[in-house]
Amino acid sequence: MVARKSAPRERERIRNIAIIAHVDHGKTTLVDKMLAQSGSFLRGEADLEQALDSGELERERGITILSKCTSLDYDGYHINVVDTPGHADFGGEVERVMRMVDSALLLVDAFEGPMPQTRFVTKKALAKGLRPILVVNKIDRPGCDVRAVVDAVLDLFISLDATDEQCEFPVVYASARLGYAVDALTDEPRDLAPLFRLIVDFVPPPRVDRDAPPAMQVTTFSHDDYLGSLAIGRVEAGVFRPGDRALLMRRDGGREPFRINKVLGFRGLHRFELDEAAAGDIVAITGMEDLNVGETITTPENPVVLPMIEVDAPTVRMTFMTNTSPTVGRDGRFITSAKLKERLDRERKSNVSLRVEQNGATDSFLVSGRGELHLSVLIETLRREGYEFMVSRPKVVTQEGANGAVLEPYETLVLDIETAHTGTVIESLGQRFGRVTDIREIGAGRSRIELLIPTRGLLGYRSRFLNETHGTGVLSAVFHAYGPWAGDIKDRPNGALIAMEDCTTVTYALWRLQDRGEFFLGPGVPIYAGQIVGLHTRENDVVVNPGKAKKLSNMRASGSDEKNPLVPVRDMSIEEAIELINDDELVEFTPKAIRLRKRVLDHMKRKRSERADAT
Ligand SMILES: Nc1nc2c(ncn2[C@@H]2O[C@H](COP(=O)(O)OP(=O)(O)OP(=O)(O)O)[C@@H](O)[C@H]2O)c(=O)[nH]1
Ligand SMILES: [Mg+2]
Repeated sequence: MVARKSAPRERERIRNIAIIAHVDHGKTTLVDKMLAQSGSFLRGEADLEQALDSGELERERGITILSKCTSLDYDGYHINVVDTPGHADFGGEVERVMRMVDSALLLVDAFEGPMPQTRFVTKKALAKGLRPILVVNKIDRPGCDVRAVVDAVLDLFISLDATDEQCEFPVVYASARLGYAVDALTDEPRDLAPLFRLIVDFVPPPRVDRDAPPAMQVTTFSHDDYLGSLAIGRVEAGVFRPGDRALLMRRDGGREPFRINKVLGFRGLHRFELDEAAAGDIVAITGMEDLNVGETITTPENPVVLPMIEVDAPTVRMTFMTNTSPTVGRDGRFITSAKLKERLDRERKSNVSLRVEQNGATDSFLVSGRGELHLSVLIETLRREGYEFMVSRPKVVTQEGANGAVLEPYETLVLDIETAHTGTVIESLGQRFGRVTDIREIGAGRSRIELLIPTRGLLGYRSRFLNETHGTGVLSAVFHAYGPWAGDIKDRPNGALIAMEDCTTVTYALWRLQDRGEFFLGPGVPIYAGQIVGLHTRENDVVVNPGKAKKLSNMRASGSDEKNPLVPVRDMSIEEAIELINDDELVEFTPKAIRLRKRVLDHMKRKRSERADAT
């Protein structure tokens, strides 16, 4: 934390904005440049790219996962900026911060135009009554039609029933990467001053009452090793000071008194202590350890409860359970179901669009999220913290319609692919009940295809899509609506290659078996009976023995063994693993390994249960 006193922040001189957009349209890059040009970085920090993407997973994946608050000063104004993620799975992060801000910078890539998540975030901003500012970003990219992008955004606003006022949005043209914005395309690009001016002139100061009883909603919270839990939100009314007696209003009506320890402001990548936080400002408050998003911090004299934060319901769920594989406890620190439950409960408090339910009386938990990425980020986070657990194949969350009909979630899917791959891709999506709604050439031998598809049809499709487009395709999907159950979608066409016994894989055995299918692991890997070591070329499961060494007495028959090298295996990602498994299979996650296995490891027991299922 940086010790730094700030100038008093009067309501009229505060501006609160969120930055919203489709994934990769340049939000975090723009925040970087805004911080740099307003002198909000400390020495050396300006060289970081996407500096606000500070999470380990955020940096590795190059995406924003959590919304983050920062601020900068410009021309005597204090501008609080909330950076949000653009990936549809983290849409809850956008929804929850909308209440803190008085406008949003809607970024649209000048080359791609509005994309599915542009629609989602615009809808949320308009519904909140905000008047967004359009930032057409990446105008440095060659071949973009900026005017067409502005028209498309206007069409989008109209289709979302925007008011006339909202449709008259101001526009700036920017290159976040090069750090400039211009009011007109003919203007000389200099810096981001035109954007700062627009924020100061166009965004209204927060409409709040400084003299009312203090209230702040916990919009998000984070943990600091020295300070403990930090409740982050916008002060809706009144003033909070360090040392004040405060009251936390729980969602269930409970009240917990506490004393405010510190009041912190955000600046650049840091937090610093404030003497007070007045209505309108976005701050962090410490002093209360056990927090949940949506709770209100208020005063015991005159307590206020702010309305709940509404976010869309999750669409995909998986079962998380304790690791029952023979390898249990080898890598992980936390392996019991009590530990897993405690951790998932903790996650639920801050991860607003995640649901966790105990699965009956068992040691397993139904975890529902907004998509595979939402859940796989959770899995990766837990692994890195030292947890071991297993998960089942993802399923969609269904709803009941009129007359008891089963409804399932559908998504709008937009694909940018090489035109040559169109046939293959449309065919496989057709088998998954995808219906093409628009298709057009976008130049450079590429096409953009829009489809409506059941979420179920997309589960397990992403890795296949990369194969079908030779890694050149871009796929983005966002929840559309619930609709009728589309019908059966074919399972994985391949059976599993199952390890016969506990052993260590050897080159010779893998080499001998390699025409049976594709293996997931190379030689020298310890495996257990019932573990899935590869995919069979045919439909049925087979038990194989990749640990069987060559008998020393065997003569080499043809001398071809060593000439015919082992097919190299690729490391499987979390997403690939959970997309691959069937209902009777599980993925085992430990801090060091990802293993696929049959639910029933014992071969005899498994045969018997399969026979029982078939009858
Ligand atoms: N050419 C060009 N590239 C840009 C511009 N702004 C951002 N980019 C690039 O676009 C990519 C994505 O940038 P980010 O800032 O991470 O995008 P984001 O919107 O924050 O992405 P998410 O948070 O994951 O939704 C990076 O490779 C940036 O360098 C720009 O103005 N011009
Ligand atoms: Mg980002």
